[in-house]
Amino acid sequence: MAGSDGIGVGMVGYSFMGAVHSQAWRSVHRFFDVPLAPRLAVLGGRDVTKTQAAATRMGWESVETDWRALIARDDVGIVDICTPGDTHAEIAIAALAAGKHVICEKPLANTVAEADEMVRAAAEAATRGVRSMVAFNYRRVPALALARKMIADGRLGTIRHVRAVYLQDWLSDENAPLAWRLRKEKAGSGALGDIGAHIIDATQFITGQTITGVSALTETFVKQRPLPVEAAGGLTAGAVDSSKPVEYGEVTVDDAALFLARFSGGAIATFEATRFATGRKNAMRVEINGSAGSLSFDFESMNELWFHDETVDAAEGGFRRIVVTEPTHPYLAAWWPPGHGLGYEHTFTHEVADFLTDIGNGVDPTPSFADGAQVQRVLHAVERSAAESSSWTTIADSKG
Ligand code: SOE
Repeated sequence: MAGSDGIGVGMVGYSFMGAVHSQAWRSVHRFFDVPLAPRLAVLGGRDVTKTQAAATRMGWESVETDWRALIARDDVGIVDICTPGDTHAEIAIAALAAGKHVICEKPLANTVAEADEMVRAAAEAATRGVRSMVAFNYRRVPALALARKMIADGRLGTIRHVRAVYLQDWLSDENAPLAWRLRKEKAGSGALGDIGAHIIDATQFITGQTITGVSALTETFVKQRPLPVEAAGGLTAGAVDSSKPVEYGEVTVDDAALFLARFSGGAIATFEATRFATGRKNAMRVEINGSAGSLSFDFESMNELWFHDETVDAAEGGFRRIVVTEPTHPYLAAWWPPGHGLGYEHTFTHEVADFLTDIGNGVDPTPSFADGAQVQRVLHAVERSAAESSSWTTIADSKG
């Protein structure tokens, strides 16, 4: 279904994100009428045996163990960065300088300074027709794209409340090993940057507003964890060698982050991101209340959007379920008949479909690196607010 032109993709990293991105690159042109058909040209990873095994499993034509060599290849037109945050800036800036379009996993970087450098590199590259995008895939959940449209169409009136949580539980076991996502120098922050970044981006995307200020609280419940023998990705923390005495390392990021926020259009908001919500696996939930109605979404039922229309007679009010599987819903015309829902991986297919379309049409994709840097500023503000206890009032001091 794609146009006759192809483009080679070089992807760095092959863990959980690498696997879902691979699936997207493999299938996108078979479902979407994209102007460029991607070729899975080269997979990058440090360990040649593991990288080759991943390449064979996921359909990549070749491997490189040095990301600089991957970028330098003539058959690579797009560089896809699926590594931990500590390498995003260096790889992205080098790839953009080499004239390669870049899609980079979230959060964009580990610091605001790095994110700003990436924004500068992207702006300069755009003058040469080189495109970039940060991979906030939840924007491409059809129900959330529909929510944005309904809000833009005025169906909710004035937005007053934004309520967002992202709940996982893969670290609630205090003996779970010290995965890379628990080390500040690798990941930047903990639940905050890993999953809090998603709800920050998604709520700003849905409402069309930006966060203007925060008041935050973060916690690290388990301060030391067993060192893993082998790193692991995704929602597993890796393995511990039980034949030896257990060695422990410091957890240097937050386990949970909670914050209040104000949005540019006047809405007030609450956010919560945690990996300790036992029983919650990937509960990314958003509720928006406006003067004319409300919307509610839970990723664990991602094909549904709940809508309350405040403008109808109260006798017929209340939340009703919109099953977001109609061909008229965002992205759905490319997929299955109504009622035959989509899954997590489809959000990545939508993401690369939009990216390839924008490259082909010569327009700058969204979310841009500038959008990613704005989220980075919110993350930084949350960390700063949590570190400054000035606005914290202990009950013992609350007299009079
Ligand atoms: C781990 O918490 C993780 O894989 C995140 O890094 C992803 O962005 C999220 O989609 C699922 O959970």
